[in-house]
Amino acid sequence: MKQKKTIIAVCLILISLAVGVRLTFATDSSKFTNKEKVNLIIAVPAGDAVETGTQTFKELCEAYSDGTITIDIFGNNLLGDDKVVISGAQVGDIDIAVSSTSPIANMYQDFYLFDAAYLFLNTDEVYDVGFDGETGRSILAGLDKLGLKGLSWWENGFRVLGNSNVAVTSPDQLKGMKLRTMENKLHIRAWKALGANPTPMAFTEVFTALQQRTIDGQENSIGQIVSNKLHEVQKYISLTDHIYTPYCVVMNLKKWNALTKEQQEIVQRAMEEATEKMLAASQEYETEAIGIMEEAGCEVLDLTDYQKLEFQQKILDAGVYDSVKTEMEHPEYFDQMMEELERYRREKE
Ligand code: TK8
Repeated sequence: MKQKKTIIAVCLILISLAVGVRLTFATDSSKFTNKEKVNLIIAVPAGDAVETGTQTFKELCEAYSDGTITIDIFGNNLLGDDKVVISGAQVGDIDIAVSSTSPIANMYQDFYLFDAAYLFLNTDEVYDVGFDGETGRSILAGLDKLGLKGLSWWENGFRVLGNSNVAVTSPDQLKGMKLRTMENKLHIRAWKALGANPTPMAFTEVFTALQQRTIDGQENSIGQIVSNKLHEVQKYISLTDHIYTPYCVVMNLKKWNALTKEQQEIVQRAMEEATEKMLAASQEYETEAIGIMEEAGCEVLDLTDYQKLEFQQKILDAGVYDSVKTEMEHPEYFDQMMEELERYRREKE
């Protein structure tokens, strides 16, 4: 008899819990009162981590808004390269765009900060200082001058050097190498200083140029190399980690301002959770991607700190680091970021 009472008591507790949870959830979702439907087009590059972030963002927007905020995803640079999708977001043809900072730094000069070689030493610094620090937040907020709402920072990653000619471990081996760079004056200066022959090109043309050998190599994050199968058309991957490129996630400002406060909170909350998922997925994918490159027959060269220093010194000697500040609209952001990084590194000691 006693056992029967216990079972009934447990069932009653479980039922009340279930009802309680359903009611809470119902209360949560019924809190969303705005029933006006909003459909947002989002344009993103290729990449497993980008897909994870974008899909998470879509699902959470739709869940949190009772399906009244829907997201149409255009992946794999389908709607164009970085400059194209950012311009599309500015005029409102695209609602949300994800772009590397370098190709659009000429439109928004404070993005040149991220073209300072070896600015960040690891992803902890990028996430805790570069993205979450005061300077990173100010740069994202400043995008409103382009008619864009800066929603978040995502990860493209630390850039490495790929080529088909030689197993590069020193800048001395770059002499005359035809290297695709992003359309960014500081990248061009840096690779000239390293002895290469830089060829600026939109990302969407890189695979064909490598395949047809009109260029000898390119430099990109490991995630972008593997997601776009660039490793299949080049032989050597040197892990230089020479620059960390972020993705900026931006929304057409007029569309953002047209959302109700509740809808803005939903978009912001969904983006924050999607960002966490995206960054974690990117870290995981990078490890897996190195194995994929090696299995495809690439020779992956893990450079020593000394070898990386050789690249950094040549770029420093060429004054490229100093020119970052002269290109920025707010050069004080460069000093601020350096101070934040030094403070962060001292705290980590
Ligand atoms: C993808 C680009 C790419 C970037 C480049 O749209 O152009 O090399 O690293 O990720 O943003």
